[in-house]
Amino acid sequence: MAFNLTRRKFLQTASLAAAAVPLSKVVSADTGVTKAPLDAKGTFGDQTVVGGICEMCFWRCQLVGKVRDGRLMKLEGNPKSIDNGTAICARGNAGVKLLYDPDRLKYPLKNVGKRGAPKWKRVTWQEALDECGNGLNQVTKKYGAKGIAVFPHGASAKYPMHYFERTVGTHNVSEASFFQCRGIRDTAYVATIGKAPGEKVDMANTKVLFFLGTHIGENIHVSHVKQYVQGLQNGAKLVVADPRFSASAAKADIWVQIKPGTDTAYVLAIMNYLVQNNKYDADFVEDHTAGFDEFSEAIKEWTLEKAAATCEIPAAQIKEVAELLAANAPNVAIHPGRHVSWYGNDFQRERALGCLTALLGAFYVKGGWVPPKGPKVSGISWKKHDHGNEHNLNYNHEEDEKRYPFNPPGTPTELIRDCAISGKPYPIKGCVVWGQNPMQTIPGQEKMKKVFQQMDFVMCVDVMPTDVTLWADILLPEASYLERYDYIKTGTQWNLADEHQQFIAPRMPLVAPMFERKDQVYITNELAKRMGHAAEIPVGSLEEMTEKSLASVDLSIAKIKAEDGIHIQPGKDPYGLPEDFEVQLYNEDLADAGFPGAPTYIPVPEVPKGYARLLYGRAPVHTFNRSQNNVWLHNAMPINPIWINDHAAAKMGLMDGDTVSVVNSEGIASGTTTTVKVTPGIRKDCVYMYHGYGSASPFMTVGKNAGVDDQKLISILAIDPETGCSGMRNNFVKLVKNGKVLDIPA
Ligand SMILES: Nc1nc2c(c(=O)[nH]1)N[C@H]1C(S)=C(S)[C@@H](COP(=O)(O)OP(=O)(O)OC[C@H]3O[C@@H](n4cnc5c(=O)[nH]c(N)nc54)[C@H](O)[C@@H]3O)O[C@H]1N2
Ligand SMILES: Nc1nc2c(c(=O)[nH]1)N[C@H]1C(S)=C(S)[C@@H](COP(=O)(O)OP(=O)(O)OC[C@H]3O[C@@H](n4cnc5c(=O)[nH]c(N)nc54)[C@H](O)[C@@H]3O)O[C@H]1N2
Ligand code: SF4
Ligand SMILES: [Mo]
Repeated sequence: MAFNLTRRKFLQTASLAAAAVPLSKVVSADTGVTKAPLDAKGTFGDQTVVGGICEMCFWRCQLVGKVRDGRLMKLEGNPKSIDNGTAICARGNAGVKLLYDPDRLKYPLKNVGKRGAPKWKRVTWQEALDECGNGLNQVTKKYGAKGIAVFPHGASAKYPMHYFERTVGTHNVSEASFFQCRGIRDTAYVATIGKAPGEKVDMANTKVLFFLGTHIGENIHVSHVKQYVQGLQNGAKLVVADPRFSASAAKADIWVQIKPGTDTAYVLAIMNYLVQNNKYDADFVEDHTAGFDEFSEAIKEWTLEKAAATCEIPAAQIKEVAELLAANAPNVAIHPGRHVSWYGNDFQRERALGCLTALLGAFYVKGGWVPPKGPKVSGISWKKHDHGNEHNLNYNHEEDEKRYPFNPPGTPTELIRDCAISGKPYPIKGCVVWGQNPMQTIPGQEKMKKVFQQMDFVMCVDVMPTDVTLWADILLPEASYLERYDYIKTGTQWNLADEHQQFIAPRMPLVAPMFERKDQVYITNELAKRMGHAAEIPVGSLEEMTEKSLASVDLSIAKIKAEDGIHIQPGKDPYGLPEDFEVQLYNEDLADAGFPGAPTYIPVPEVPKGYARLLYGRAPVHTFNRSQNNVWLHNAMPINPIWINDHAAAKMGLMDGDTVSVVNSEGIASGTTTTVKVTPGIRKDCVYMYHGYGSASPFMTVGKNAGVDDQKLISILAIDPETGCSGMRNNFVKLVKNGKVLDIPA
């Protein structure tokens, strides 16, 4: 457990296998169907199939499959990979169990019961597609294309998403990976440095790692973890702000146990200290920033003492962090974070991180923020269809665009949901869910149910019977990432500095799809034929799409196969500041739109008496809810214990391991139970749980009711005013033991 592991021990273990889980463990946890003796030679496949690209999460590590008689026995990192290498994480390993999960969707299904409580009837593809085409056509006929809402996520949702956006012509598309994840970060950095930052910090070569919340070790993306571990092994100092003793906090040189929601104040005080004491990079500011005077004036109230009082941390600690950064600048890695939809004040925090990087001159330098130069492969997609005024294509949300002028691509989820529920300014009556689980991804579950209930037609494409699938009229089974061509992963070598190399790795099937599962090109094209768009279909199959994309860089599937699944070519030096690079310390467009021009701290609601703030994050061996039915991963972490401060627990009479349920300040109860984890590693004003647990779907026989669903308890939304993204951490809960509701002492 991270909590007990010393830094030295961690580094030793980590360097053995980065994030890989020993196979013996994985297999001994198996209660499923793979029953091969481990020691038998050749057990894991007489054949090594190249071209796997993992999608147990969205980092997309490169894989090979060990295959015997057409059956996938085991997944490994592709030894040719210059990204994840031979390492894959526990989830990547367990992909085999998704592939052969007996609960997986096998056939097209029609709901002959109620939405939310379906009775499934198996139908043919022909019938299912006709119903989808019909259902969607009725909606566009009555309400126009904008009457369709699309909730996509993942590689397989790109082609259909572009079909609905460009060709059908609805802008009501909301990706969870933007509006509930990193959209704020990307738009805040666009307003600061003109581009989205990714997580492109050169951690392997840095002197200081600076994290807000980012909990690497629980948040696991293999090459990212490798960079982080390399940085620590090279002696980088680690500074982690987190109200909780996270896996990263456990490795930190400085753990800032910050009051939730106050990070912007902390960063403002660091920046003010650098400015007031002339410890910032004056040349960088002179040559590459705009608005320094307005900026420094705006932040000057943020003394160490003021921030210390706001964030409930020692002033001396903020100073220590500022000094450490200044002493090591510009080789410091200010991590932009990834899941940043926290409190509804997040755009400001992300702007502050960009500005701090600028004051330290840490853009495009070794150990700083460095966008590696990867190869460009052209995608194939749908053409924009000219609808004239037929569908009010461009963009009937003009008023809404004004409301959230800095929103990421797509339409903020709440605009779609409010519009659907109220029918104003227009009805939304058709819904396409593709690789997203909005029941457990978007806060406000009751609201989501209302959205689905008022639809004329709902279709869902998925691989598992997760909670959202209960709301579909037609449910279509997709081939998984191990059974299909699609996404082409590109990038550079994980540690940037050693060599300059780039890679191109298309996803290729490791085994053939079973039952009646189909892929996104088949399904989308069949819909297009039924919706009057046959002439606009850009490509006939996924394989053809892959082939055509590869042709844009003079490659082909045959060539890639001959190169063991990954094409590697010389890269470009990633360092070196472009001359025209400019950082908007003070952004006039923001100010003109009525928002703060300089990063500003906006306080969040205080915790009501008797409650604690509900915080959540990543379970190292699960990906959101999508892995909850995976037997290997379930056995590794079957529930999500709720972390509570040891002093608070003592006053409440709670013991480690007690069984509790949870209720929020609006009276919404978790419904399921979990255990308590009593620990000094969390502040008294908050509790913490891993996200994604507590599936309600009766068809998820492994994940059903396992642990508590954090999303069910997140009923209060804090909409980020610049972007319309969903802040989720202003929800307050109490614990319930033996039917008794327990106040949480202050
Ligand atoms: N409370 C709370 N909410 C959160 C978060 C949180 O931490 N807490 N995290 C946020 C973040 S960072 C993100 S990125 C989002 C993620 O949000 P989602 O992407 O909605 O998360 P998943 O639970 O992975 O749901 C994805 C769905 O895709 C299905 N699926 C898996 N593989 C395939 C495939 O190959 N094809 C198809 N068609 N479907 C597939 C899964 O079975 C599942 O139903 O959630 C956000 N919401
Ligand atoms: N194993 C695994 N790894 C994953 C994923 C997964 O599902 N499983 N999902 C991937 C995805 S899509 C994403 S977006 C990333 C998300 O991973 P991150 O971007 O690292 O997510 P955060 O929300 O920053 O991290 C949660 C941490 O924030 C802390 N926290 C809560 N409130 C505050 C606060 O006010 N201030 C500060 N400083 N900290 C706070 C929590 O205690 C917790 O430790 O993980 C990725 N990696
Ligand atoms: S980090 Fe793990 S789950 Fe994500 S792509 Fe890599 S191996 Fe797969
Ligand atoms: Mo995310």
